[in-house]
Amino acid sequence: MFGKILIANRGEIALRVLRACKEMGIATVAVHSTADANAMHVKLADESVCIGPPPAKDSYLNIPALLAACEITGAEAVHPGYGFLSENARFAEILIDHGVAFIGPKPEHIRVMGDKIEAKRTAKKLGIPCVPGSEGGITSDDEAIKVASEIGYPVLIKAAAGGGGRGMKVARSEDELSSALSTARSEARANFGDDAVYIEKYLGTPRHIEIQVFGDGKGNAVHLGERDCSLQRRHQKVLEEAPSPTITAEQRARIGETCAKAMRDMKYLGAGTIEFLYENGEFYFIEMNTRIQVEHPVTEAITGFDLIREQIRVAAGEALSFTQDEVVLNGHAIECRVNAEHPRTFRPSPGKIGYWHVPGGLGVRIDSAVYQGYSIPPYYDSMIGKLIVHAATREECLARLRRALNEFVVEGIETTLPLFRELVENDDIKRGAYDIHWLEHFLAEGEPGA
Ligand code: MV4
Repeated sequence: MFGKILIANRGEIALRVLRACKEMGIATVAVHSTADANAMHVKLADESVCIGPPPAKDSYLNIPALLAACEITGAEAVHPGYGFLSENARFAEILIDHGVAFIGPKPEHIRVMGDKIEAKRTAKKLGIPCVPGSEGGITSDDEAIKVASEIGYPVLIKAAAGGGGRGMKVARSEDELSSALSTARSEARANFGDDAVYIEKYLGTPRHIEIQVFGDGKGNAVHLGERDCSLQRRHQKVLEEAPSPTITAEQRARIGETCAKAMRDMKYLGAGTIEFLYENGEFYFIEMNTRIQVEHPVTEAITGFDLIREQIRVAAGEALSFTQDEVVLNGHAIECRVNAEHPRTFRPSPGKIGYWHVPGGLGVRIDSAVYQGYSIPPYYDSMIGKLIVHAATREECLARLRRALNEFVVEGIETTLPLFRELVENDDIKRGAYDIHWLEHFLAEGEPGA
């Protein structure tokens, strides 16, 4: 096992990794920008290294500075958290070349899944059901017309280098196809420096359901059920739950086993999330994330496993600490992402937290790195914490969430807590009757002119 791990991240995920390391008897190194000198992850780590000025490109994305920090401190491994360098295959390779382990998948798997055309080709070959569409990239209008007429309109044009919703264009008929294609292509070139695009059937009202997988890199892999992440705004997840209110145990076992088998076949290493759109009882692969995700705690709640600990174990060459038979889903969990933002406009609200009181009690978990008197810097993501509740049933979970939200007090900044207090009272949410567009519609209803 590693003796010392460097955590190449900040905020709640840096604390989450620190906590797992401490429980495993592993020494920790925090890195931070000059804006984060007072951050909690710096206070709680055994050692810390300043890696640059506030902009992420000069600090948390600064590979030479991170390598130097490994060298200076003698860290044997790096945990990248999520975001930042977590899905940068080059970073993983450079670390490995310098004798430092990367706590994440093999670089070739990060690279394959980073190219959405390659990811889909790989998923399909491994037997994962995909959205109907082009086999690979689209190189001409004629090819686009042919594919679109085969799968039927509307179609969606996506950037190979995109993902997370960036650079998508809908074409509702053949008239719209050529201009959608050229717009998608030029936006892809401008945003990602890669104009490769592909076509899919556009699904109108799906849910976003993702399967958590884990592999040991030697051909053993398991799935840990799904998370329903349909409640999103502008491609940002807002509330996630596990299990999904909509799928059956048989569907879960089937799609889960398909994913686990695919991961065994590719000898996948570490944590992964296979994202699907789910519509009319069918799963359609869209992307795979090769990192630990923000919403992993809902899976931890219903499985009882420490997913960060498992990431560290398999990165060190150890076996997963459980088998598929030992994965038993228990109860229901919901996570709310609490952002320092106006609850309706989502305008960021950085600044000093005057008062901070978090809920507690049975089945309530807070993952946060802020504290009373802390000043939220304006440079990074606005998520200031996650509230995760767990209970025996979905109904009890919602009751517990309502109770916890009412205990939560944050003063001095705006937060998205009032939105969650509304959501837990909403009948569609109570029934679990929502798709990927539900939240945007809900937010638009209260707007003037809506
Ligand atoms: C789609 C889709 C409909 N049909 N693909 C957006 C983010 C990226 N991960 C994939 N996305 C979508 N892909 C097909 N073929 C609709 C979306 C989509 C979406 C997906 C998940 C969660 C929220 C979303 C909001 C708008 C669009």
